[in-house]
Amino acid sequence: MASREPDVLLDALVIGGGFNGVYQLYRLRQQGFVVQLFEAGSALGGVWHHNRYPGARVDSHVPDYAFSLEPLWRNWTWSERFPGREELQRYFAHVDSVLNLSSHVRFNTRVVAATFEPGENRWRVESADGHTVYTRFLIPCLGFASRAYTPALPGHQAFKGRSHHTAHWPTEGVDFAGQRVGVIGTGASGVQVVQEAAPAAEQLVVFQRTPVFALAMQQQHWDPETRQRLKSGYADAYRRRGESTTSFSDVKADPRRAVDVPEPERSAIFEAAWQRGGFHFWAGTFRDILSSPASNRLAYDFWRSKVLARIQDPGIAAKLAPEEPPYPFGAKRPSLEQTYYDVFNQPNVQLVDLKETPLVELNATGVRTQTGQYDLDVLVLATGFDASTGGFDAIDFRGLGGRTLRTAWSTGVTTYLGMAIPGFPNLLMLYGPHSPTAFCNGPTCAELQGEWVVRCLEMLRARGATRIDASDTAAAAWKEHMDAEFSDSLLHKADSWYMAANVPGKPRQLLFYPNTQKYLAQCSQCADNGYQGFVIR
Ligand code: N01
Repeated sequence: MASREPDVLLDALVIGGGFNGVYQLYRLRQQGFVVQLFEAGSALGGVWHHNRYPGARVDSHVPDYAFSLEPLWRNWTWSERFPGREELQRYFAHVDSVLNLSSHVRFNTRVVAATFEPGENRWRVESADGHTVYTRFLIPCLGFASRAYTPALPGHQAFKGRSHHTAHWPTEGVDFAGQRVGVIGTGASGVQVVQEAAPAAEQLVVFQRTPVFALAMQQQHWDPETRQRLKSGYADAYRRRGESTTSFSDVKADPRRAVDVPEPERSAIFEAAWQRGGFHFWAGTFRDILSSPASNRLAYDFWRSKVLARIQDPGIAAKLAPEEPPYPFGAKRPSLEQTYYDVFNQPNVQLVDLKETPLVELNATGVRTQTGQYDLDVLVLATGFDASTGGFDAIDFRGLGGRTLRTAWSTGVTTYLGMAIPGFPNLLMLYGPHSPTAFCNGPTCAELQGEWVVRCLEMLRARGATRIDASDTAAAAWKEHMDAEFSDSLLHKADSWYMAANVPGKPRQLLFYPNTQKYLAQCSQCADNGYQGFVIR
């Protein structure tokens, strides 16, 4: 039933119960603000609550992928270096219980509209169930993957089998055993589903448009003794994490250019990063991997040699790891894998190169490409997300003069510091566009960027201010700064979700700020200079 709380004015309403939202709720409440969190799902966890496809597992290692708060890790141990979704859900339940968060969370509450009321300097926020709340400050913590992207596939409706996007997986699950399974998409989600489907399915057809450059996860399973022992290093790891340019405590690149480092030292550095696993080979080899084409090519060739050694069929190997890289190494997010390249040696697994034989249509029995028909029982759409801005588009944000955010961002994102938006006062977003987000380990950003917002609200309270506006000039300067700072980045050379280039029609732009420490320095400088670029009243 519709409900309204006209007399209650929250200090802050947080939207979204992932790492960022949880941290805001905890810290703002701790600082004495009246704060509530609206979460569309029935539990905290963000993507770990919503993404339930088989094999869902984090690509960032623990303890980095967790909060640094000692009361949270004191009585918690991780069973694996890269935990799966169930363990992460249990972690969020633990966080909820230790910090006593649920009492300030309204679950199953999908925010659909938020309108700024300039007369009152407050936001009116409405949810899908007709609930309305008023808040002085609005803090969207929508994550970058809250809106799935499903491409328009001709004939999709005609398909008589089961078809599921990885982000809308049925709660009861899907049994792949004995099924003919097709997977469209080979990003992180596709890689993980393929690893699960290959051993179970009667047949698995992987439809690849662009090869992923997947890295060795180097998973570790820890016995109870090891789990406890590892905790002795946590406090130090969290301290280093906070100062790290990569946002990970132990991922650090050699300051030299890869091309300047003689063999065999260079290969030894690549090999060491490979053996350490995870993102070490992406961000922890040489500092110029994502800016120098020559150094980038060296990393690619090393990666390729590792992959070729795993695949028996040279034709399949050429598609998964082509001689010429189709895009610079690391310019698309390199997923982590455990058995991905091995499964293509199985007789029940087939790779279809959609560049060579484009998809023509889906029909009643399966997928037809230009050269063949693939009959399927289950089609998995691992086609990704309308990253970052998609979550904002899903809510009807209206700022000054009734201007919608969809209009304001129709030709590209405009923000100041990736947290504020000119024309949308009292709105401070976290882990959104124009901030490090996709290049920052989620919990690291939740704490470091999150503290900036906490400090800002404390400053406003101390001044008795009720409104903060980012100026147009400051937002234009922020865009210029990002363009200038990262103009030579190889990120521009891939059609990735980092570049907003995975969704047809989305304005191409670098969506995220690829340097966490440089970003934080800019934010601190703004605050230290009296919140330069903001108008406060
Ligand atoms: O999505 P993606 P994702 N026809 O965008 C293909 C995080 N995440 O869900 O490259 C055919 O990476 C598309 O092909 P192409 C993580 O940050 C983390 O896998 O555009 N194919 C691509 O192969 C990750 O980076 C974890 O040519 C089509 C795939 O679909 C981010 O989320 C787990 C197509 C989409 O890949 C997104 O990952 C899961 C079409 N019309 C997700 N349209 C972990 O922590 C798209 N594709 C491990």
